[in-house]
Amino acid sequence: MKIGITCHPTAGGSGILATELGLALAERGHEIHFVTTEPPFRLTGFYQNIRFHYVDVLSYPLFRFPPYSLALAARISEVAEEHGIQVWHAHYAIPNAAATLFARSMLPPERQFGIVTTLHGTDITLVGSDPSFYRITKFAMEKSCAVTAVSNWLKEETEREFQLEKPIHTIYNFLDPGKFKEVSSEKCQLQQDDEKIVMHISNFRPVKRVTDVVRVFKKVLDHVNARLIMVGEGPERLAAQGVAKQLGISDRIQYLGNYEQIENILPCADLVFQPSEHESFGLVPLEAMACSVPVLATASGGIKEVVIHEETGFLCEVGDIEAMAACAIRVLCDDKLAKRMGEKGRARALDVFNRDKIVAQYEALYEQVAASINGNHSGLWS
Ligand code: GMT
Repeated sequence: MKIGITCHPTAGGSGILATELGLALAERGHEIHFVTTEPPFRLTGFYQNIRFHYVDVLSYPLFRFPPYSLALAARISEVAEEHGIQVWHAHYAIPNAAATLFARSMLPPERQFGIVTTLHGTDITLVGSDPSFYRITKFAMEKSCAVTAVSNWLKEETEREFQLEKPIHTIYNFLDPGKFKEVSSEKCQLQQDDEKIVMHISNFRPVKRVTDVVRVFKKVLDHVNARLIMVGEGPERLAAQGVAKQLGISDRIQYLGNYEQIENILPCADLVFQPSEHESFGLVPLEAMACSVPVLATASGGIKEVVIHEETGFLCEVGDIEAMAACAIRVLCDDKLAKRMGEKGRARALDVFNRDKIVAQYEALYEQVAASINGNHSGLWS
C-alpha cells in the first residue's frame, strides 16, 4: 500500500512509534511517505521504500504564530495527490489529525484517502481536552476513518472525555526486539567500580516528575552505591539539578541530554525509573523491559498495562517517595530478583508488544479503511 505518516519529529514517544511503524511497514513492502518539519528523531539512514517530505512554513512579520498547521495540510495534500496515497496515518491528534482532514478536503473525489488517527496521550489528556482545542480534536476524531489509542486506559479516557459515537480501537505500542537487547557494548563506559546504574529517560516535562527521580535517588544512595543517569532534555532539568544540589548528591548524577541510540545505553541500567504523573503507555518502560532491565514506575494510566507489579518491576503511587525508594533498594540489592524481573520483562515485551503482531493489526486496519474509502469519504464509521 501507499501510506502517508505525519508525526511530531522531536524526541517523544509518538514520533518514535510513528517512525518505528514506518520502518516496519517499509520492510513489509509498503511505500511510506513521512511529512514533517524535519526528519523524525529516529529516522536515520537510507531506506528503499521510505520518502521524507519537508513542511516549509513561511515566516512573515504579520504572523505572531506562523500557521504551521495550514502548511502541513497543504503539504499532505500535495504529497497524497502526487503519490496516490491510499491511507494517511496521523500520529497525535493535534494538529496532525485535523491537518490531514483538511488536506483530504482539498483533493478531488478520485484522490481521496483513508485517515487513521492514533492517539498517544497528551493529545487527549492535556492538549485536546483544553477548551481551545477540544472542539477540533473531537471533530478530527469523528471524521477520521479509524481512531486508535495506545492503551485501554487512553481509549477509556478519550471515550469519557469526548463521548464519541464511534469506537476507538486499542493498538499497543511495540518495539524492535532486534534493536533492544540485553547486551550493550557500552556497559563499562557508564559504570564505575561496582556501582549500580539507575536510569531515567524522558523529555523532562512536569508530567514526568523528574524531581521525584532525584528525591528517591537520594534515599537509594543511603543504602546502595549508585549513579543516576538522566537521559533527555526539557524544562524540568534545572529544577532536578536544583534539588540534587540541595540534597548534596549532584556528583552522583550524570546528564546525557538527548541520546539517539537509546538501545546502546539502556542495557547498562540496573533499574529504569519513570515516576510520571501519568503515562498513556510508557514506551521507555517497554524499551527497558526488552533490555531485561527491571522498571520502577507509577501505577498511573496505561503503564499498568505495560509493567506488571512485582513481576517485571514495581508500580507505586504517584509521589510516594518512600515506597519508590524501598522498591528501588530492594531490587538493586537483590541480583536474583533483578534477573528474574529482567527475564520476565523481556519475555512480556516480546510477546504482548511483539512488533510483527502489532504491525499486522495496523495493516489490517489500513486495508479496512482503504476499502471503505471508495465511494464513502468519511470512512468506516460515518
Ligand atoms: O508525552 C507527550 O506529551 C506525548 C507523547 C510523545 O510524543 O512523547 O507521549 C505519549 O506517547 C507515547 C507513545 O505512544 C507514550 O508512550 C507516552 O506514555 C505518552 N505520554 C504521556 O501520556 C504523558
